[in-house]
Amino acid sequence: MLIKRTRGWELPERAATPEGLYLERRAIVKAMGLGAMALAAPGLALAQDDPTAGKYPAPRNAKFGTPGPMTPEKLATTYNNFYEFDSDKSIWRAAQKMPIRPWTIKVGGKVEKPFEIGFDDLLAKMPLEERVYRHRCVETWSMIVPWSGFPLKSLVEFCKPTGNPQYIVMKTLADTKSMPGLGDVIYPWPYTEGLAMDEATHELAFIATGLYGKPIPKQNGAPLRLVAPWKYGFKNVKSIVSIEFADKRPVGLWEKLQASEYGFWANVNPQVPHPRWSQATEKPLGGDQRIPTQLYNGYAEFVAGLYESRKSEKLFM
Ligand SMILES: Nc1nc2c(c(=O)[nH]1)N[C@H]1C(S)=C(S)[C@@H](COP(=O)(O)O)O[C@H]1N2
Ligand SMILES: [Mo]
Repeated sequence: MLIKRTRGWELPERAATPEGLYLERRAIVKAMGLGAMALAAPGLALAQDDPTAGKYPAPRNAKFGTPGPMTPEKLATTYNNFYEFDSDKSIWRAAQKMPIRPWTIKVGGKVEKPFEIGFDDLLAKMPLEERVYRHRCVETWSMIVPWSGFPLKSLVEFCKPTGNPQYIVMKTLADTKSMPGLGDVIYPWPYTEGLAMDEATHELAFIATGLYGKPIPKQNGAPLRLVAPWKYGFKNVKSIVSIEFADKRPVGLWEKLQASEYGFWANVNPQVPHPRWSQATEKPLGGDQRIPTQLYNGYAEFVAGLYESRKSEKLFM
């Protein structure tokens, strides 16, 4: 049967939530307690069962600014890319089947001593904060959302890498019971992504464990996912179960599938088109208009220096 499906960005949702409104609503929701929080957005019905729920909202770190009007929470949590569930955007309901407790993260490769740690134990050791970041998908939709979590640098230090590894490699859970998309064997599961170590320890690189002042919803990559806002969204590996330190550059899922379209660096650049479409503009979720895309997704002042010595590399694809 042929069904006309409405995409998230076609929804007649009005432009973005002004920040004031979001903050006000957040204060009200907090005052009302967890029961109200569960009603605040779809996919969050289980928030009160989350043992870390009391840690949110975390204090805001405004160092990286408030880059523009916030995307409505409902859109950011119902329009998702998470191919382990399906290749369409409406996986939020299916993702609720993913078990996120217990959740163990394996740390290995070039570290003093390989180890495993439970997510709740890890979170208790990390400095939680909130950051409002832009997100730019290579497909040209974008959003601005408040992540909570901790600097990836804190996690790197906790892992105690040794012997000067060049890369960090992170992998997503691959649970065939709850993730029907894994049956599509075209994709080289598990979802894998990596960063160079100087990128991983850069102050902008973030591990998100929360979103909109609550534990991060499963569809957005619970219980922890990478956020590297100056890169295309596909670098931001979700639901991480494995962290390794290596000398060999990792080949991510998309690069393995189509190296000519998805490279390792994948930094946002409006002047470098994807082989099949322009990257000059983007469509904010919930908006009606396209807006210009910015070099490094607006974070050039922070990250351009990382690439000064790498000009000979394919930095933007
Ligand atoms: N494991 C996993 N991580 C993933 C993806 C995915 O399909 N699987 N999609 C990526 C892409 S293309 C984008 S744009 C972002 C989307 O994150 P969001 O759904 O929280 O907006 O997740 C990234 N991380
Ligand atoms: Mo994406």
